[in-house]
Amino acid sequence: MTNHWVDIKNADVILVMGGNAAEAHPCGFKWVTEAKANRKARLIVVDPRFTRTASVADLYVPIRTGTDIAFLGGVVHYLLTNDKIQREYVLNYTDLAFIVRDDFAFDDGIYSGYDASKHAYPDKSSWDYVRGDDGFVKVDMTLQDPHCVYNLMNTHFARYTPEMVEKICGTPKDKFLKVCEMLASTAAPDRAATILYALGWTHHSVGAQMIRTGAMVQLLLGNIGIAGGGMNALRGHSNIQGLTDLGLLSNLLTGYMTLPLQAEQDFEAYLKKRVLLPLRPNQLSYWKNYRAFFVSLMKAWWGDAATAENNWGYDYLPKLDKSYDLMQGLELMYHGKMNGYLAQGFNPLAAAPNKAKNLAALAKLKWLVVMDPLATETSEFWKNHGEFNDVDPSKIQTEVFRLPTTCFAEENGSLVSSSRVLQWHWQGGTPPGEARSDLAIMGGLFVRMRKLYQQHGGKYPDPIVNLSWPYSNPENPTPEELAKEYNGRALADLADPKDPTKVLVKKGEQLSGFALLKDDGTTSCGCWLFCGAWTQAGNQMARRDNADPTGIGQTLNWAWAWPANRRVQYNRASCDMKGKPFDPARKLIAWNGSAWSGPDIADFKADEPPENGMGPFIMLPEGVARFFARDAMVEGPFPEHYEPFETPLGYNPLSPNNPLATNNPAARVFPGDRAAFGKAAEFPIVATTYRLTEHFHYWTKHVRLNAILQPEQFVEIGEDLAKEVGVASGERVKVSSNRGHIVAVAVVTKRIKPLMVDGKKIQTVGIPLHWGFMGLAKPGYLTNTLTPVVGDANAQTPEFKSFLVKVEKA
Ligand SMILES: Nc1nc2c(c(=O)[nH]1)N[C@H]1C(S)=C(S)[C@@H](COP(=O)(O)OP(=O)(O)OC[C@H]3O[C@@H](n4cnc5c(=O)[nH]c(N)nc54)[C@H](O)[C@@H]3O)O[C@H]1N2
Ligand SMILES: Nc1nc2c(c(=O)[nH]1)N[C@H]1C(S)=C(S)[C@@H](COP(=O)(O)OP(=O)(O)OC[C@H]3O[C@@H](n4cnc5c(=O)[nH]c(N)nc54)[C@H](O)[C@@H]3O)O[C@H]1N2
Ligand SMILES: [Mo]
Repeated sequence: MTNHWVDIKNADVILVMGGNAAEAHPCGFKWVTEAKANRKARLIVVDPRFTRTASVADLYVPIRTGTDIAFLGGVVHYLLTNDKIQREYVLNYTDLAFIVRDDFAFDDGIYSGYDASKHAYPDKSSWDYVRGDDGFVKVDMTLQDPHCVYNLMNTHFARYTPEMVEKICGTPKDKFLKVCEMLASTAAPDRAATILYALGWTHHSVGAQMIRTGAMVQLLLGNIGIAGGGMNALRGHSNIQGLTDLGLLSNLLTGYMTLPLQAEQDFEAYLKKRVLLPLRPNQLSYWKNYRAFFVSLMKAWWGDAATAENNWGYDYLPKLDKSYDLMQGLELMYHGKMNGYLAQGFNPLAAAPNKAKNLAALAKLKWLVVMDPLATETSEFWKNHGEFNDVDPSKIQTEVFRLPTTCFAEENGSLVSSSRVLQWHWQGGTPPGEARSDLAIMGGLFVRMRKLYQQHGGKYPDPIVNLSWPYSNPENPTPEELAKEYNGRALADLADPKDPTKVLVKKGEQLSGFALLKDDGTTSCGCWLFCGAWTQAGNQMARRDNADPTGIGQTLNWAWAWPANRRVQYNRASCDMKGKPFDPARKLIAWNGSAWSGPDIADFKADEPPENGMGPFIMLPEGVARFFARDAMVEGPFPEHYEPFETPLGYNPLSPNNPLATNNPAARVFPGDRAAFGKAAEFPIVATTYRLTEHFHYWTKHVRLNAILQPEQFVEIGEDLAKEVGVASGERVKVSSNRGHIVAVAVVTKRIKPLMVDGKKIQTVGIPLHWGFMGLAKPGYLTNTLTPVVGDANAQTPEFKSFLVKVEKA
């Protein structure tokens, strides 16, 4: 979230789109209720299904799955053509006036630089701004230049008319325009809208661009950086925010630094691409500190072994030949190119798309280790479970090890919420039986592996034998030790930059913030974003003072938020050019003549006077937010609607005659998976999958109470489709895709209705994801028997939310 849970209470308009917060985030949803009760906020829900969130909305608007870019692009078009933009904000705090290169082009759904044989844009050089002789980007503050971002945007989105929105999304034009009007009301400096989204946006082959389009709407309205505004990703598992913060994606280091690619053997070249220098005069470009963050991380990982000679341990890091995301891993396994797999707190057989493929993949492993408190579908994949998992164990060679773990409630530790708040928690129970904590298991594995490398050498033992492992019990590091390590400490006395004769931080002391990090090996820090969480003053995450002096929901002494305990990101943008809050009633910070201060921590240089013209988006080299994503996205600098890979139409209404632009032209599809896509002629019904309040994934079906609440797998079918299929509520249906079938109870409902899309009636069914063949609930099919293997082109998140099936009475 750019903002935070409590801040939702400050919104005037709340758009829940691509999520179902009332059911998937019921506790946080209370802040929506507060905004409605206390500010008369209006709630808009845009969802293919009438959800429990929709049931309390002021306006519910249906949409066809996978078409949100068309919808939001339509909103962008509306705001631009009706001049419903917050001028001062947009002109000064975004790249609207920046001038783009002449050779940048867009034609019939495809941008310049495309190579159809590679399904990619190998040459993105035209997606860039024009530089002046001074090296800085040229701008035209009058917005007259035909190649400024504003005019390119006008042209790009001119096609996204309300009629086109209706044609693609199936959303009635009058309802769409009502959404536009309600959002447009927040272009005023004293009104705010927030956007709450989750998987309804991320689970698409164009997911990242859906989110970008939402962010563009918010920027035009001046709604980023202000209280009650923002782009708010409601995250999944309680610590999934912490997972990405700590770099547990295969291409990340901690704090959103990135692993080098194979082509980046040279340390300085790696840094040059990441130490981004300002593109405009007087900008900060905070990533200029990348070297200090990076060297401090290497010192945390390799201690004394990280030296200038081995590029501070850069030489130890693996260099990526490709992304090693979930689907890539399963693809390698499927082709027998991966021998072993360690599933820690993860149930990939249940959670990943195309179960048949994944079952075959797991069966090709030599060994599988599952670290989990429960016996999961993944750990039991090799057993026959009748129709739900029809395998012959004698044909499966995989050796499976189950290591029972504890659960978070059985240990101390920190969790990062969607609000970016790191909260410490304390052990609440003792683990049963032989369960061990994840730390004890990982610690034990590491110590044994290191011993083997020490004894036998091997091809390149250095990164493992030299790893810093300074824990009091190496077999079982404590959460406290790890938390202090990710915060960071001084490895030598650190001098005061203002008076070099004075020592600011003594050797060995915990650091108070990332501004202290050094690139010369004198600081160590496991995650620069978390620096400040455990200082000399102690564990900041354990703080529990909920005082909120101004009543705006800024409880700075409750736990600790990254970065720097700031609660609303980009909050400099809540003030005008002179540093005065656009809306004094919703003040977060203000310039007081000598410093920035207020109920939040300024997202800015603390003593930088506003008249110097530094932009509020200090993490970007532009200093301002960007509508034109330069080379950041793989499929183009502006979002464009592309159909889901399994499209009920078979063409893209925006480029009906260009098959290259039907689906995301830059998405990665493995050849076998391309062949596994189904066509609308055989599979005419759109399906989407989702979760229920009563269950947590594949986990709570092991709990008796949850199993009683929602005992059996079902499929939601609209009344109209039920009539066509000839099925009544409570009867069973067979739902098939090109990859397999499931059989479940039909729930016939008014909550899903057919939509008219380009003259065609499109039916949608909804399939909850929770059942499987383990646990106490009635055994069922894994929903992911049906889903296709293709991911978002940027993030590789599977397209779980839009695929094709046929529905028959069972
Ligand atoms: N009770 C409970 N809570 C949970 C979880 C759980 O399993 N159980 N899981 C947690 C996790 S890990 C996550 S990631 C979050 C997920 O939170 P959400 O994303 O809110 O959960 P979902 O139910 O998957 O899907 C959200 C909604 O997206 C809609 N949708 C589908 N396709 C589209 C589309 O193309 N456009 C739009 N606008 N909407 C679409 C669906 O109809 C559904 O109502 O929930 C978390 N909270
Ligand atoms: N079709 C379809 N598929 C989906 C989705 C969808 O919407 N539709 N949603 C996707 C999403 S967003 C997600 S997040 C995934 C979820 O997929 P998973 O994360 O695989 O699902 P969970 O059941 O939450 O599995 C977590 C496991 O962690 C175990 N666990 C709990 N605490 C601990 C612990 O402290 N240590 C260890 N080692 N284990 C622990 C639990 O027992 C459980 O088995 O599913 C994805 N799959
Ligand atoms: Mo999730």
